[in-house]
Amino acid sequence: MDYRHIRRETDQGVARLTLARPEVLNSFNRGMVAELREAFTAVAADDEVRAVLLTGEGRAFCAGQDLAEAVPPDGTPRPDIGDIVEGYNGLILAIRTLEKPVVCAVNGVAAGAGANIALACDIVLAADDASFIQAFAKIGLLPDNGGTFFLPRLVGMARATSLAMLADRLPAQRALEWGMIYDVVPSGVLLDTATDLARQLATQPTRGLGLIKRALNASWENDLARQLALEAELQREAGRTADYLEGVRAFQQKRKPGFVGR
Ligand code: LHQ
Repeated sequence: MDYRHIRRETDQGVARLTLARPEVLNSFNRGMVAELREAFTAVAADDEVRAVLLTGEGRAFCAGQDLAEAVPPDGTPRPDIGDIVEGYNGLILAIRTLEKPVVCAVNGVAAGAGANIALACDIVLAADDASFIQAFAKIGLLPDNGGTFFLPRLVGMARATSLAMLADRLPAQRALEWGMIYDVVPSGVLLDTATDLARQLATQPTRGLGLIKRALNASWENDLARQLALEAELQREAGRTADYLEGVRAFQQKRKPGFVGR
């Protein structure tokens, strides 16, 4: 597929997906949502890809929904807001069900849908000058893109409620202290750090990492007994991979493992 609003490059097992509408702070129009969904579907099917890196071009990660598309300033009819949100829903599910690690490099402000797409990723690194804004309440909306699901689970109900209702800017360092993201790095080294991390993940037992993600996804809904049963089932699956044998043999032979992702 030819992309207009994002870029997709694959190198050393990592698919880098870049939001590329910097003139509007990478805000999402429907074309960009569709392209990003397609890109996640494509990387799921591509055995060469063993990790994904999501980032934004320019000074922002993403300013959320393109508000000029949501409410056209020239008075042309507004698109159905439910249809817009359903487009995002497919994207969030594509990220959460992709059984490969997704690293997000938040290179600047992440607002509205942009903040919650970042939180849907597996490992979130942010630049020290980045920030997160649950901007929705400022325009009479509620957090979407899974915000009402991820936020209370990541930071607890008190902070989730305050972030959603006050729509304040949360600096990256505070997001780190609150357990919302994995790490903060100087902005000048963000992309290199995130690329190194994604490349490292791309050399790891990809099936096993995918099963970790499936188990963690399920843990949000399961009670302990069901989660234990799921762990046993998935461990059987992990135990059948070539990478399991390779990992144990490499340990026994005191050498570095060479994982093949199967
Ligand atoms: C933008 C945007 C933007 C268009 C900056 N759209 N142009 C779902 C369903 C349907 C409807 C609605 O939404 C949703 C989900 C959502 O995501 S709701 C939340 C939508 N996002 C926002 O409310 C954030 C709006 N943006 C901002 O508050 C600020 O731009 C932030 C705080 C992100 C950055 O502020 P600054 O660094 O001061 O930049 P800026 O405001 O000057 O923006 C730079 C340019 O980007 C500017 O264009 P211009 O032509 O004046 O240079 C903005 O108009 C444009 N831009 N966000 N979401």
